[in-house]
Amino acid sequence: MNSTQMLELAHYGRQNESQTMKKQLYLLTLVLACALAHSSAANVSQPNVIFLLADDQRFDSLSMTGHPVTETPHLDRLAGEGVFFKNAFVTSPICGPSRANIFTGQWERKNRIGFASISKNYVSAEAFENCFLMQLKHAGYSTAFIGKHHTKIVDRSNTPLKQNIDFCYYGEGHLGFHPAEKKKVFRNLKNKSQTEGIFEAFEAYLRPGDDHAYFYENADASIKGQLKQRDVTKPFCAWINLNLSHQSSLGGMGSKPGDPKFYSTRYADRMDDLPMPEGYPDNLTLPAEVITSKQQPGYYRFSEKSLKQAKLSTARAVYGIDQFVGNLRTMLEELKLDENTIIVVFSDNGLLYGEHGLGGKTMLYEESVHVPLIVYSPFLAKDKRGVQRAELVVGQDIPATLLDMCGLEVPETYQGASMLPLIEGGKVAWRKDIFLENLFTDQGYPRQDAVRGERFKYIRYYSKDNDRNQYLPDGIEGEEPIYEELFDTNVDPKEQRNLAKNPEYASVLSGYRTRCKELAAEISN
Ligand SMILES: [Ca+2]
Repeated sequence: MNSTQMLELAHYGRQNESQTMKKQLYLLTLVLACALAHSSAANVSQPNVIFLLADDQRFDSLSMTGHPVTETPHLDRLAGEGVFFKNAFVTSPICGPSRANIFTGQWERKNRIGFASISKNYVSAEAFENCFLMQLKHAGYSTAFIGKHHTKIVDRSNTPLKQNIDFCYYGEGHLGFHPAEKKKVFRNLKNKSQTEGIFEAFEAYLRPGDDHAYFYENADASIKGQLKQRDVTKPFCAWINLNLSHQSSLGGMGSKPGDPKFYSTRYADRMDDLPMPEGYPDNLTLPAEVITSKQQPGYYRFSEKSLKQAKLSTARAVYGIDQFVGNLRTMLEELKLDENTIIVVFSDNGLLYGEHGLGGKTMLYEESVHVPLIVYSPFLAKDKRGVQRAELVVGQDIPATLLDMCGLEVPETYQGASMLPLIEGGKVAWRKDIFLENLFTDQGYPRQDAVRGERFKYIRYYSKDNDRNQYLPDGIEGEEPIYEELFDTNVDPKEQRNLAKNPEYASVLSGYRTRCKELAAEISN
């Protein structure tokens, strides 16, 4: 083992001594800051946590990441006052598996949860007990889980989630733009549009007093027992899951009189400014044995007109998410919670909008795996704010980071690492590449795995001949990929020039083949 590997091992494993000392100092600062800011609320000495998870929201969906139409002043401000990770990835780019990876802190190859309808595998009792919500609950937190839920917890009814989380208000699968029309549990909401309804539910949990008594009184009988308002003597942790900007929630957008007007009017005059992929629709870059345009689900086979419309609706949805963040920060200020509440914003995956001749996610191209990640902490020194970090980080790092920021131990079952040293601006040994995978075999997409390095990306594709609707986390014994790609993401960020057959890159390719096998084995154990 060389020194770099040893450093990485130290980083991936338990914290070393200097990190522990730094953590103790951080905690001392944090406790002092809380005591000063909230001397009247003596019991609240730990930071509150809000984890906002968007759905299918791409990296380039924000103003700050270059979207030419969508305005995101509140998200941009949050990033400007916090830390923005510009190389954040999801390693299983599809809703259920990506969320399962956050619940477990593990890669899919390890937790084997997959897309539950195909794999039939659920988050285990141990993994749920170790998830950040439960770890914080055991540390005395009030906990909330709100919005979309897309992976099963222990059993078909998610029993431990309902029994343990103080405010458990969710719908399984897709919620639609108007959730009350799809799920009876949302019928107590006054706001019929999804993002605003989820905000209303969070406010009912967070804001003390009787203003939201109707919410609890009118709650569906099946969930009345799982809705406890925040105990103001405790710190809180809320995991808020939006089902936007997912395509399944765009239908009916802005069609009800109560929907905010921007959902039906904003950017209507900007259609020509919405970016279209180069060469679309004749821009498929993969051979037919890997995938064809026709093999994708119909709703991701965009015509030029439907693609523009989807992009317009997405821009409005992201604007709505931005409004959510603005309203959230105003509410925290009103409740005097702004100076001790950490806010993390992430997306469960991106989406292909016609790039590579494809739509949807599950592909391991950047549009699908690269997502925005904002970590805002009021405890961070002013000179550490507004920083953009370039390290390769993943969704599995978020639970470890949240626990570390709250001064709790990171469970040994986690494979992700705490990003706190990066957030604090330290120079730490960090991973140089990440393992990506798609094991979802429904909807015509191929199994793939990949290594994303700091410069190159290697993707290998497997045959669909024998895998339809089977869950094969180990692959078929002796299986070789049927196609490979190698991209230099520095000069070819849109992954258009496959270097796998270019003899000049033979040694790079060979190195990545080996590394992909190494990482697959390492992550499985
Ligand atoms: Ca998703």
